[in-house]
Amino acid sequence: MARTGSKNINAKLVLLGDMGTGKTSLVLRFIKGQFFDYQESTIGAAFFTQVLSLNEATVKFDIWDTAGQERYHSLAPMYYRGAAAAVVVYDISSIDSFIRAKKWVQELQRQGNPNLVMVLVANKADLESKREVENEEGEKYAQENGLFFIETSAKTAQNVNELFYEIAKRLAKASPSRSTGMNLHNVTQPRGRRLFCCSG
Ligand SMILES: Nc1nc2c(ncn2[C@@H]2O[C@H](COP(=O)(O)OP(=O)(O)OP(=O)(O)O)[C@@H](O)[C@H]2O)c(=O)[nH]1
Ligand SMILES: [Mg+2]
Repeated sequence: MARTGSKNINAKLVLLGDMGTGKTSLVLRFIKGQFFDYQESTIGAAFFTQVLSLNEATVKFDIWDTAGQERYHSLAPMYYRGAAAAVVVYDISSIDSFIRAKKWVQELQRQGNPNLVMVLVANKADLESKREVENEEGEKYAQENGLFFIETSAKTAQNVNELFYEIAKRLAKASPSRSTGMNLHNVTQPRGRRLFCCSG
């Protein structure tokens, strides 16, 4: 039951990033507490929902986990359009994935939603021995671009809940007080675990 003064927020969240960086793994760790060494590559996009209760608000996330493979790039705007939060993921053991992450940040900035809560996630923090991107590099880039930065591991669960709680907190802070049923979606999206096409 909603407490006096608490808010109900419905927020669209999109995950973007190179293939294999661990977007699906982060979502499955967060929602189901599971991790798979051989996670299948996402086709098109996958949809999940999860509710997080904070003291100040209840946040229902509608999560679009996009496919990182380049051939799906053109679908991405459909998923980030109207999003309240965007999570851009790279893999600390791949400098290429960090370069790709910066491209995603630029694309999101060009789309120009000034209220978008944007997070840069350095995933696979457990692969310290294979690290190609220093923590400071990610942190510096995030700071320069006004992003929240966090290092995670979907494998060990390091910082995964923290990532989503931090987003929820920021959304709660940004949304007007005493609103109930506040909807942070701007666009109605079709439902379904996988979307292959998007015409019409
Ligand atoms: N060591 C380690 N492996 C991880 C971690 N997160 C994901 N992986 C592995 O990395 C591979 C890719 O993970 P996915 O979650 O499928 O990556 P994705 O970003 O969803 O990839 P696409 O769907 O192709 O865009 C899988 O084999 C995972 O087991 C992590 O934090 N640490
Ligand atoms: Mg995936």
